[in-house]
Amino acid sequence: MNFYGAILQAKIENKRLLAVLLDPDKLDETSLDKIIEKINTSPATHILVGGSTYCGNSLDVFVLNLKANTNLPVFLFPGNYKQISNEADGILFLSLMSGRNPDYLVEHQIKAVPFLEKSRLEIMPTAYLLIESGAETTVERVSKTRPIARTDVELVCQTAKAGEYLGQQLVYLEAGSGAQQAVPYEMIQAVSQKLTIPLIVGGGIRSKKGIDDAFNAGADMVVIGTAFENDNTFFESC
Ligand code: 1GP
Repeated sequence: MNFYGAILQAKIENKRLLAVLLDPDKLDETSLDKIIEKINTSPATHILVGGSTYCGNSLDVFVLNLKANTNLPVFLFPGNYKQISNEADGILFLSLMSGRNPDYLVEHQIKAVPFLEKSRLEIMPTAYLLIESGAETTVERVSKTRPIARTDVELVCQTAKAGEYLGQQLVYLEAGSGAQQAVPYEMIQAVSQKLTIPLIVGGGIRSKKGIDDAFNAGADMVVIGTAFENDNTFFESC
């Protein structure tokens, strides 16, 4: 089965998928072995690799190291078209549909094609929606787009559904890495009820309760970045 097929199957079986986001920019390479070991013994089902600002040239080495030490699927979660490594299993091919900056709606995607054509990566088109979370986040600053208001559940639902109609395979509701406030429960609930495709939720989730809330609201996959970055024992309480 392909990786997206496995995500769909998990949705059908009501299995909760938990992804750890690793930003190569924020990780100390010398502690990577320990970090991978912690992930392998955690409830995590996937590893995402990427970040809004990463532009190093050692992504291949980073992903190879991960792949050598874990059996979990590794998906790229790129902040720009340069964050592509053929060593990963797949890529969330993001289009920032909450914003109106053509660079992040389609330009980076066009620039990525020469790299993707040469790769064996499984490409998963993903409608990426940035939701207001209390203060400006890095993704907001880098993408030069405004997030959708926390109260505008209708617009988020419509945008997510437009993504589905456009053929996106996943919808990702993003509060932003290290966000003050996670995506509201009611918003996750409303969007998940609209969609037939899987829903990913991330940004600002810092506790087991936060993870459970997102799942209970209807998220199919929850993403944890900062909480694990700050405390490698985070998943021991999950
Ligand atoms: C960011 O959704 C991810 O793109 C994870 O966010 O770092 O706040 O967990 P956090």
